[in-house]
Amino acid sequence: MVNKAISLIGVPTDIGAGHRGASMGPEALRVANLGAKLSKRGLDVVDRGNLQGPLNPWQPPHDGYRHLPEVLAWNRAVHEAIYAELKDGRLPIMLGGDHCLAIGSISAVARHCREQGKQLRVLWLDAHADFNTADVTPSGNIHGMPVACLCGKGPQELVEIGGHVPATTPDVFRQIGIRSVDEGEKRLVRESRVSIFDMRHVDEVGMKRTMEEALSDVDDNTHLHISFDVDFLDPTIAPGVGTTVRGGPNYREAQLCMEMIADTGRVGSLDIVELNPAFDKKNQTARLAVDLVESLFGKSTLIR
Ligand code: HAR
Ligand code: MN
Ligand code: MN
Ligand code: MN
Repeated sequence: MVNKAISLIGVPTDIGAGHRGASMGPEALRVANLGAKLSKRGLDVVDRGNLQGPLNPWQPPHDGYRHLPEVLAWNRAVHEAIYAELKDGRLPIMLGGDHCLAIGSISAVARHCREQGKQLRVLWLDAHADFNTADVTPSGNIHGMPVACLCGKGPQELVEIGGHVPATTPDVFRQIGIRSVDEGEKRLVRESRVSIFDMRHVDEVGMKRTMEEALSDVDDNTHLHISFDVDFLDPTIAPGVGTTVRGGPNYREAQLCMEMIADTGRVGSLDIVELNPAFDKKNQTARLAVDLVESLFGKSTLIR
């Protein structure tokens, strides 16, 4: 059974992104009633408010990274907050914010799992592999780098954020929905052998078999962390992100993905990232994200 004690933690920043506006993501999720909808599902939800961090200085890259000191400051705050919630026996939901914040959240989850002797699995729902490094990044934007950082490839301060180096290894990741990977990044994901269920795979075998494969080694001792980048979704249903890539999961495919994760009963933590209200229409992407998160916590369309 999923932990019923939920903590919502707002992380209002766009420090790692190439567009401004993901900093408004936490409030858009609150306006879309995330807390109340989860409470209605019988969960005990507490909103911790927002973490604090530096403003976006909007600078060009320096040595291959944009805003590294600011990214570090935000991620330190995220790491401490998420680690404290897990230690307290609660299930943290990070309301992002751009995807660089997964460095802080997943390093904290990994630290917790090491201490508890749990098997960690990260389901990375995204259009992007987020495995760039300073040498290969086309942009310097650190939201394109969190998976590499978590696997020990990145600037020392970020790689060491949770003490243990590397925070995780490539084998804990299952990436789903991937359809935009840069050239140099492609070489890195192949070398590191991250398990990628790209959109070609979803097209060929369907979402059902994709999720069966991605979840195949989840057992009673598994902590599932879901890193839900909203650009995972097809832009026709989710325009409210800065980096849309066409050809993503449609509404039913996304629901089935969430429902099958819910069925494991092993969800232990969640990031909701890259929601950008500056690109959205009438908060529809935030409302869709909330609808899908309800499914992740057991709201099912199943009748039989
Ligand atoms: N791969 C590109 C880069 O590194 C774009 C990354 C966009 N990332 C996100 N998160 N939106 O997945 O610059
Ligand atoms: Mn991402
Ligand atoms: Mn993405
Ligand atoms: Mn549902």
